[in-house]
Amino acid sequence: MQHSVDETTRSKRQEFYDRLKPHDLAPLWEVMKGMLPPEPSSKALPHRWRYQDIRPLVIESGSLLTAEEAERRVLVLENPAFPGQSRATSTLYAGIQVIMPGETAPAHRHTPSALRFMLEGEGAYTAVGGERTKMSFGDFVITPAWAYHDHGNEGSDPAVWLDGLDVPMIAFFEAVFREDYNDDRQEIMRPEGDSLARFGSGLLPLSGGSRYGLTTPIFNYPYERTREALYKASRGEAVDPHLGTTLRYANPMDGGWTMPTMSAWVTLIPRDMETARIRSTDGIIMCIAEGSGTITVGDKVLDFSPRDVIAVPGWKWRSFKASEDCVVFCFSDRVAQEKLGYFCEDRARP
Ligand code: 1HN
Repeated sequence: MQHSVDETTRSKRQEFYDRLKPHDLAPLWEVMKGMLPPEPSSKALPHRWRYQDIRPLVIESGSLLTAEEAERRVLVLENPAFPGQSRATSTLYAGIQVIMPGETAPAHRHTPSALRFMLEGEGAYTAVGGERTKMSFGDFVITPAWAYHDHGNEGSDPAVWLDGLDVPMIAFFEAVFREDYNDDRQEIMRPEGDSLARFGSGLLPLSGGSRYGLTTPIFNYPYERTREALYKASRGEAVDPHLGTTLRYANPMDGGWTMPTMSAWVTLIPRDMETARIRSTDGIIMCIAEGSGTITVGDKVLDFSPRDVIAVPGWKWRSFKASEDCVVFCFSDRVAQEKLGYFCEDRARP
């Protein structure tokens, strides 16, 4: 309801507000509407980073300093709405990391969780929980909160991947801690593939939970399996008009999302499909694994090619137009919103 007030009333109220200030008090009624908008309006902007632009620069950074020196040699994907804040969306960090042949990135751990989506190069590995995993194109790799991790590249080409972290979210809670390991590389205690065999074969150990608390014990979801599952699933059922064929990465311990703060999934949109508009409260970062086309986010139309990264702010309508079969890796803060009890999505009539 609109109330109009005369000048005398206004100045009387202002005088009262001024007397509140020294007591560190403020009137809610002056700010309440701004605090509770009728619907979310993300401050983040829809944005696309072209891999074609990033690649030469991230490779060039490889000649400026070593991975060791940098600790992590990464070009941060800054949402243009948040310069200098290391945020790709309001709650998530993203960056493109490069490890040159023979280099290592030293072991450390932190309270933020991390995920990787592998973009190029063979022969790079990451180690988590005393186990190494080789990272190949399209692999979805997880670093649980507070788990030591180090990376290396034993191949002959630069290894490049997309990093996603929940740093802005953990920083909002003012709970970011970090610690270095007492050596550059962590001790390897398990053979490669142990986690995937033990937890990712449709089998589970008879007793015990995840090795990483709320995070999935599988720390590499290989692209080969993901891609095959997507294509097979796309033939078995009608394609969803809003989502194409979408499968989410699951924690085998409980069937839930793979991490407690970041949801991850993959979408296959067949050639020539135009998806119906959908919007959801999570802010999403997408990385094109295969294919090209356009995505409309709010009133922005962004064309994309393989390895491009796209930021989709919360509650903006989005839809795809695929010129070829497109495989899109996505991650968002959805799981955190679900746990807080308010996540929602809205589908426009196809
Ligand atoms: C981090 O630990 C990695 O381990 C990458 O590869 C990017 C960005 C912010 C904070 C920690 C990594 C990061 C990061």
